[in-house]
Amino acid sequence: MGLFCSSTQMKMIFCVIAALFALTVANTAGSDNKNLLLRLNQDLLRSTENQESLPNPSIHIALRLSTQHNLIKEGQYLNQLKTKFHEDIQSTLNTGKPVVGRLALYVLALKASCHDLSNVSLLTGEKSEPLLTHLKKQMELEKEHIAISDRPLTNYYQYSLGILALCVSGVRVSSHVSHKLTHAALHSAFKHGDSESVDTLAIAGIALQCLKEAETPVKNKKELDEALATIKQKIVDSERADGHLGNEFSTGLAVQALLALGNNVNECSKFMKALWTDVRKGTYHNPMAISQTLPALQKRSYLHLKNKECLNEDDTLVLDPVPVVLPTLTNVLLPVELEVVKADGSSFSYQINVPNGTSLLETLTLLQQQQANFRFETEDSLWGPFLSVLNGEQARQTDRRYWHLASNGQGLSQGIKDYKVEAAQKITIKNTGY
Ligand code: B12
Ligand SMILES: *[C@@H]1O[C@H](CO)[C@@H](O)[C@H](O)[C@H]1NC(C)=O
Ligand SMILES: *[C@@H]1O[C@H](CO)[C@@H](O)[C@H](O)[C@H]1NC(C)=O
Repeated sequence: MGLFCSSTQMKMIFCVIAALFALTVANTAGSDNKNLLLRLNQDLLRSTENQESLPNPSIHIALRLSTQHNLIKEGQYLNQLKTKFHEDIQSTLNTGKPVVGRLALYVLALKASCHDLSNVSLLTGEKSEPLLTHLKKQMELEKEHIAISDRPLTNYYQYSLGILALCVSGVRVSSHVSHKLTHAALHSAFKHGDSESVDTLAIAGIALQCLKEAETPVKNKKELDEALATIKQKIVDSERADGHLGNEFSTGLAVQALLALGNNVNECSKFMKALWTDVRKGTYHNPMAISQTLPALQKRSYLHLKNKECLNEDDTLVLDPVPVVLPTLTNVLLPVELEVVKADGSSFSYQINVPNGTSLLETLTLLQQQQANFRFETEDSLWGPFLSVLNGEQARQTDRRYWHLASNGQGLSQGIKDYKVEAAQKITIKNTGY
């Protein structure tokens, strides 16, 4: 009896110790994540102070979906969007280029600040029309293009953003427009390079879920439900061995979609752990990447914009002065072989040595200075510089071509400015059709 008793006591003591230990570990993990989240939120807010690039509506959306705010800075950024970004969309519309993705993100950014959309108009030619009218028209053009050539003018990612923005603003989406998206989802039409685009599945999922919950229900409910089920399954199936859904840069959007589709996302799930590991490693430094991940880390999705009320908001987010990081001077020079493969299959090879940590953009710039027969050009995008012209040859999106980037045969998961050379390697840049 005594033995039994003491053994129970022992067990109890052990249990208490174990529980205390577990609590401490959980607590440190919790406060650790809290600090990581704060830093990421601050990084995103700091990026709005960069006056060189066009204000980015995706950044504003993420700041507004966050739990912590800096209301003055957010207000200033909104004003920049309403002037600079507004004008940029207007001039793109005037050149007749498709802009549905940017238009949609702009609408979502205004919604994120509870801005009245009815009085925001865009001036094209001599005519001024409401923003949402423009978005509806652009979606019609996209839909016509799908009907004729089986693909949108832009891509299904932007087409989905368009539906989401209309839906979140309470505008009825025509069943023809939504049918084109459910059809594409059911026929695996979301591609990024050679593989299925998890990012696109995610935005399409959030957009279709918004339609499902809308006041005026869609005509073909059965097809909508099927598409949603397919999308969810594909997102779940995209899980890699390391827990990412797709890759590092699609996991945030994929988590947003799972949340929007009503899934209970557990902080201990493999993909949430993968996200936190990325945050800790500093994977998300590109503001666009932060903007797509930050909502997911706080269990929010773009669907939250629908019922957003901007009342009694927190105003505690402040920027600490950034610690001065001295550039680590390395003398290690790394040999890089650069191969350019043009559309006709002809290829050109170049050799260059660059210090460890040099970005691909800097590498190309150095090469251009050293070799008269190497030339390149870039175009700005929300993700940063997009490589558009090499040695006079343009890989144009209008021709459904782009310069594909690879290192030792492996496609890069980042663009030229973010990718850093940290080992000797062969970079291949190939004019590729999609
Ligand atoms: C569609 C798409 C493409 C299409 C765009 C053309 C088209 N009409 O469909 C194509 C096939 C050309 C493409 C190419 C690449 N892409 Co891409 N793309 C996307 C996708 C799914 C949607 C982009 C979009 O339309 N955004 C909406 C509009 C409103 O924003 P935007 O800035 O105006 O859009 C333009 C730019 O985003 C640009 N673009 C597309 N991809 C990339 C990648 C980089 C690094 C840059 C700077 C620009 C850029 O094309 C868009 C249309 O004009 C995103 C997914 C995502 N999460 O954002 C991935 C995504 C942006 N792409 C990615 C990558 C890695 C690439 C490539 C570097 C792949 C490679 N190994 O070559 C190349 C770019 C190479 C280069 N020349 O600089 C990553 C970027 C991650 C990162 N941290 O940088 C993303 C996030 C996908 C992912 N999860 O991995 N892409
Ligand atoms: C639109 O209305 C909001 C208030 O809802 C106001 O703050 C803003 O200045 C108006 N914008 C324009 C372009 O008239
Ligand atoms: C380059 O630097 C990175 C990070 O600083 C390091 O991990 C890597 O080993 C270095 N590469 C070489 C070849 O020295």
